[in-house]
Amino acid sequence: MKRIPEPFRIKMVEPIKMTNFADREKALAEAGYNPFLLPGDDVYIDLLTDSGTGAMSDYQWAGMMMGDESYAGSRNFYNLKDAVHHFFRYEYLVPTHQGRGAEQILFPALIRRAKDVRNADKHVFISNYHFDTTAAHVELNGGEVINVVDERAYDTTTYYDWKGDFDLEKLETAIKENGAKNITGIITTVTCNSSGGQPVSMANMRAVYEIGQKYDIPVVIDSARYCENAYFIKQREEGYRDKSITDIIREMYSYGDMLTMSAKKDPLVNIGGMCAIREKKELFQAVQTLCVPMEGFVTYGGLAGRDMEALARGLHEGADESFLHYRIGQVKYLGDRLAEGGVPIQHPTGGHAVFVDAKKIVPHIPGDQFPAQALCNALYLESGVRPVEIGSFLLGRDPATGLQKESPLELMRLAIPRRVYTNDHMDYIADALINVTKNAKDIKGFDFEYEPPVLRHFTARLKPIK
Ligand code: PM9
Repeated sequence: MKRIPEPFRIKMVEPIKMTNFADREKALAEAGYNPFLLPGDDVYIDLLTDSGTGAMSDYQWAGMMMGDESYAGSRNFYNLKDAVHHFFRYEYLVPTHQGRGAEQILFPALIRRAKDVRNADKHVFISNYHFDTTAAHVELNGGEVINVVDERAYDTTTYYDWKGDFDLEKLETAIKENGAKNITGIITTVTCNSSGGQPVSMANMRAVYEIGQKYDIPVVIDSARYCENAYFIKQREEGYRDKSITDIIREMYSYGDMLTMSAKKDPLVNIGGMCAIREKKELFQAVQTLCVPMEGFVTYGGLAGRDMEALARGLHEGADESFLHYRIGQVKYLGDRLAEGGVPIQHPTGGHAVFVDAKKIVPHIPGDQFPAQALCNALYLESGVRPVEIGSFLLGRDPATGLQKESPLELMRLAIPRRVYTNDHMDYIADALINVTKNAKDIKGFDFEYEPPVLRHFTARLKPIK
């Protein structure tokens, strides 16, 4: 197990508070046994998400002072446009407040285009795996989602380099079964968050794009963790070891027509996102038209000028190879410590998080009693560490039948914020979780006290099953 030293030194600190068991028991009950509803101050180490939780550099903070807050045509917009063009080679940019801001203006524009140009009867998006907000935006616009990730992703015990890959056969079958004209878009999610922060190989991205071209279907790259994906390609895929991260990113984006991005992840900002389009000018104009009422004027899209400057700089820092080496190394270190302590995790460890296989730890809790949520709560009680559930609780119900959908995996995600916690924090997390798994047979499941109709995991309240 290798600890990779941080490629930065610390010049400002934020105190965090260790609470005791009784405090945590009270806080969790008040939060309806849903860690999303815990106040941050009741958390010691926060692994709820790596989204918007990273530490910006001194160079990014200096950029914040260079904000041009002109309503239209801020100079920071042009700096951002240059950085986007540098990495992705896409011509058209619309900044947005975060990833879902991009989804809410791109998907309706794509659907409208499919209606007008392709005479589509329905609107299907196919992805390796739609993130939950991505699926929600497709469904809110009357579309349907299909996930066709490689089956090997569902077997957490077996090592496979590319557990984010599309199953290409399933992709083509889904296109033929639904009719090519009804496939509004293919969404390549890099890395594939839902399968465990697992990368998509360059070969797979290329093949997916070729299939898109064959059936005249646009390919959207969901780009929250594209730098981590590029790093994995450099490490694992033949022919890329001597290529720079920038060149790998450029090739990845040559296999897409447009991108949506939550910039709160790899580009190291606390808020921000974007939609960028390679060359389809009419689509860009349709997206701009939606941007004005939904996000803000087309050169700021819900961001302050200073936020765009921090993002322009973050795009460069996030793609720095020595940073990525440390970043992926830190997550792997936690994964290795857990595996060595007998905790079942998704193998290999992903880019942004360690995904723990809760089904194997609490097999006595059925899916509809949310085993991974129960494990999250147990870890919080033990240690003040806040993880998140990725399983039945997140998946929700089938809109047609109202029945709980069956989740192939019940995972507890330990998402690691960027440049925030040290390797000593990783040791604390590993020791706590190893302890929890020793008494796992006593962990009980949960039922709803309040269940919201969509994206329920964010605000639901639960009660323990006696
Ligand atoms: N992902 C995550 O924690 C943040 C929201 S849930 C706590 O993993 C992908 C692949 C994502 C993602 C957010 C979004 C939406 C799109 N695609 O959160 O709107 O992982 O910036 O991005 C979260 P925004």
